[in-house]
Amino acid sequence: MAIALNSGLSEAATSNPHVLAWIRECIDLCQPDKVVWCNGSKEERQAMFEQGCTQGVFIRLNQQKWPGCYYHRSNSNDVARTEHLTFICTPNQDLVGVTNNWMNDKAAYAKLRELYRGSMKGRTMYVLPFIMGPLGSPLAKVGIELTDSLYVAASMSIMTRMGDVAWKQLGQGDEFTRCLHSLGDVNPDRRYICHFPLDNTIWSFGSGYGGNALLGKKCLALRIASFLGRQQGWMAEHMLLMGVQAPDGEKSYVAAAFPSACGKTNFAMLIPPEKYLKQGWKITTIGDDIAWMWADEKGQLRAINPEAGYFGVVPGTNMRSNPNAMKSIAKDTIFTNVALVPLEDGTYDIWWEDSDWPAPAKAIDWQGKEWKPGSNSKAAHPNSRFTAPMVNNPVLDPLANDPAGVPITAIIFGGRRSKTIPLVSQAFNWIHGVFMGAMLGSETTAAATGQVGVVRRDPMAMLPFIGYNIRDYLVHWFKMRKKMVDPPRIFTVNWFRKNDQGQFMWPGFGENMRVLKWIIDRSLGRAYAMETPLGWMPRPQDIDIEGLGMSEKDIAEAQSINLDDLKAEIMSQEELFLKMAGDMPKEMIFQRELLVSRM
Ligand code: OXD
Ligand code: MN
Repeated sequence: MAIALNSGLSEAATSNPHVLAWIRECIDLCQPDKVVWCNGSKEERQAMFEQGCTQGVFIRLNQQKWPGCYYHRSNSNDVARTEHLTFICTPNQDLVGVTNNWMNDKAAYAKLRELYRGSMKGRTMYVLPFIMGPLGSPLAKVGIELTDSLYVAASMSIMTRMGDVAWKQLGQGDEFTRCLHSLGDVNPDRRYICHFPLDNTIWSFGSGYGGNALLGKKCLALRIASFLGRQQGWMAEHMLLMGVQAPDGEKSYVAAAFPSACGKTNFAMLIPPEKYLKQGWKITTIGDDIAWMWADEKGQLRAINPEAGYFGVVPGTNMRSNPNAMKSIAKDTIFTNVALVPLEDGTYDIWWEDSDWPAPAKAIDWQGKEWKPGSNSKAAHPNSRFTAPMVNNPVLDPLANDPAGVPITAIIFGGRRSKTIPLVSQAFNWIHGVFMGAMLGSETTAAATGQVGVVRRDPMAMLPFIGYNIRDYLVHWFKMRKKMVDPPRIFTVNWFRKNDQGQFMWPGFGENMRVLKWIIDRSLGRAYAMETPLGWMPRPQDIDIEGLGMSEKDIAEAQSINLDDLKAEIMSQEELFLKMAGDMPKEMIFQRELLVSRM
């Protein structure tokens, strides 16, 4: 951590003229008291925590129980992504389409410049050079974030590959994402998350929440990257990446898209049921949130995880739901907006709803207020988060850092749907699979501000993350088919279907392995399926139920298609068709017609 007091550039860690000119401009605009050039080392992060503890940004947790762990509380008006304040800024609206908020780029720059002016007075500007993607990967991208938040600086050093590696990859070039972030006065009326894809630039103002402020994640690795991917012929997707190793050593890799807070991290770290473990099955994690995918010279789809850490939802994480996540967060982790539990020795423990521990007699809730069991509120915010380095994950895949990525065998789309959508179905082909993904719907959760529990269409789980026109995004998916010789098979799953009594029809968690096995076997041409209006589906006897406590009849119910419900579903899909009107790609219209005629 090099500190520069005067010009801000005297301690610069690079001589790259493009970087220096841009930082000069940002310093002149934001007027920080101090500029700190960060190198991403462990010692530096430790120093940030120490400093944060004296400034009240962090609270050190009891180090016996939580070694290397710190607590942060964000502003109570700033605890989730704010999609209505997120903009794609371009000269004309057609570039961003009907699913994004648009601002004219010049107007956006002008508006935000006034907000940034002097916003870092009395504060420190941290210069964070980072790489998204394994070093040396053909897709790895350099970003530089300038921020006045110590929390963001420490979190980015967990979530990305930060430091000299970025300066080295960048050299004297101009190919980096310019990320400017200021907390401002954390006022929702002055909060803007603006993306300028044509300038490879992100300006985020007025929020310290991860998805709005850790600019390498949703802003760069999804919105800007999806735009670059379309230009350059690859894909940036809201997908986890996992390895599935069979007892004979055969290894397959799967990419899966789920809307926010649908159990993506749990699925990416799944522990197979006892029987499978005994047989030698193993699941490994490449990533839990984002995948960048390209077709290699042989026409094989390959993927990397651009991130180096996990920013996961805490409530509901426990040794039953996700032991590997519990191990990942056992050390060197930042906890945001969970409950703090004061201990007798003056140190702090933490607690959250649906954890492994009984509720404490007394705690301080996510808003800093006193909390007791029976209090009429949550102790931890439902979207409270952990920020943990991926190296902590006991089942991290050995290829997680491989620049060549991993070959993808299957792509899974899943949503949280209490009705209508069966447990698993397979698309007839790539084009049908794209239609399936585009029609993905899910009941909303706490990861984004807004009403919870209503079905919203979330194409490829990318609705809030497509950095350009959804029409062109869908066409890009169709076009990717031409680059592949044997494309991954595409599936839809629904772990969340409920029966008439309101009970889940499928146990989920580790038992999802049974569905995953059918998916892999289907993809490799060795499992049976029957044709249905929705796609290929396993017969009940094709899903392994040994030791599950469910009958074939239960599976048949979880798989059942009710034609009336399906009709209602198709009517509700109409919403996206109408919204896109003349912009809907013809492949989508044909697929819809085919679905109707199959019924
Ligand atoms: C996330 C999200 O934080 O999707 O990953 O909201
Ligand atoms: Mn996500």
